[in-house]
Amino acid sequence: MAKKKAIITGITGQDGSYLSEWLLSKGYEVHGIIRRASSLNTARIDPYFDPESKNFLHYGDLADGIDNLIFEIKPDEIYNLGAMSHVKVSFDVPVYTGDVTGLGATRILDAIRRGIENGILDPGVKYYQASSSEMFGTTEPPQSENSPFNPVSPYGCAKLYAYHMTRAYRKGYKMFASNGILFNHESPRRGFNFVTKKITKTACRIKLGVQDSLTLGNLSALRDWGFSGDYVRAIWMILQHNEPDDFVVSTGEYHTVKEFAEKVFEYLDLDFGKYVRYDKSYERPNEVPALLGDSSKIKKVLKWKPTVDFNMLVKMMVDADLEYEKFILNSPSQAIFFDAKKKGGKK
Ligand code: NAP
Ligand code: G4F
Repeated sequence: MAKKKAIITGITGQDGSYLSEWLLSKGYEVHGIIRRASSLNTARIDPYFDPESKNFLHYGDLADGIDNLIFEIKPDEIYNLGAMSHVKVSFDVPVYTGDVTGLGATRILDAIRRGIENGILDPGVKYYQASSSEMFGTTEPPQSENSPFNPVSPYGCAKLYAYHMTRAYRKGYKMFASNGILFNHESPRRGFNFVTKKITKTACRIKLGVQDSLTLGNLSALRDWGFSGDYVRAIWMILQHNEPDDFVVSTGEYHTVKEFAEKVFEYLDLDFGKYVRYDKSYERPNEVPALLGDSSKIKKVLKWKPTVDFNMLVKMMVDADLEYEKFILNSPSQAIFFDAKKKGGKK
């Protein structure tokens, strides 16, 4: 039987790397869209795409559209994970966020529509949209598929537009187009400027004596944090379902940013109060106070459930960061780079 083909946008990101790993383990031919960058941006996927398989990575950008790649590859499944994904940054680049995170989805959906109509693509091609709990914004928790959306950030608004376009194309053109409404999910591969990773990495550096404090913004925000590895399994299951649909993916447990940080410092045997500082510059113009997902539907319909709880997630991230930071300290060539960074001041 021919291998199933998948295209992943955002393959260089946290979820893109876990999803690549998962799909390759299932025997898929995985194609990824990468952006040209002045420094290499493929570190998360290098273990899965060695130089021999470089022909499966293609330059592209959601602002430009990836129509030609879709028509050439003729995928069975398209996972649209690419996005300007940082909520606070979206207030700095609202138009760009709308273009990439919002319109980027429409560019793909419409390429699929044209591809099917012109006989280039199989009508059964499946599309996954990486929708976000940020779309709920100020809606009271818990939030489910039936809760109202009240986004308060340019990112949340762009994601909500993409969510509705996915549903509109599903209804209007009978396309297999599904939304996963994922609540926050983290891992050792999480980008540094998200709060969990910033806390675990900085706390490890404090433990090793190479940094003296951790500066954060709003400590009282509540988030439902899961593990990216569990969530990409849900993403794949959503596209294997016998019909297109929308599903909330979450753990059903929430904690404040402060609780996450306290847990990390406690695990490292450090005094939280001694090292953590507040800086208003990390606050957003609008805050999303509380996200707590009700994922009863995906548990019932697809039999998905998370395997990693809050304590396991904290431990997994701290263990990985401690190992990495020790490696940097003990590796002579990296140490030169590390010293230069230290002299360069704070991050
Ligand atoms: P991430 O680590 O920030 O990865 C984002 C990916 O999008 C990166 O590969 C990035 O490429 C790519 N990208 C950015 N701008 C692009 C553009 N103009 N054209 C093409 N690709 C572009 O995000 P993630 O945590 O893996 O999340 C995956 C998706 O799920 C995103 O759409 C995110 O908004 C959504 N989501 C995430 C969460 C979460 O908690 N993680 C929750 C709900 C929804 P570079 O590597 O070159 O920057
Ligand atoms: O880690 P965060 O930046 O995640 P946020 O804003 O919830 O967004 C993430 O989850 C969304 C799902 O709901 C995704 F769609 C999105 O792509 C992204 O993955 O911030 C979490 C909380 C916020 O309330 C923020 O105000 O932490 C608070 N916070 C406090 N100090 C901070 C900091 N956030 C960051 N990034 N950095 C801080 O220093």
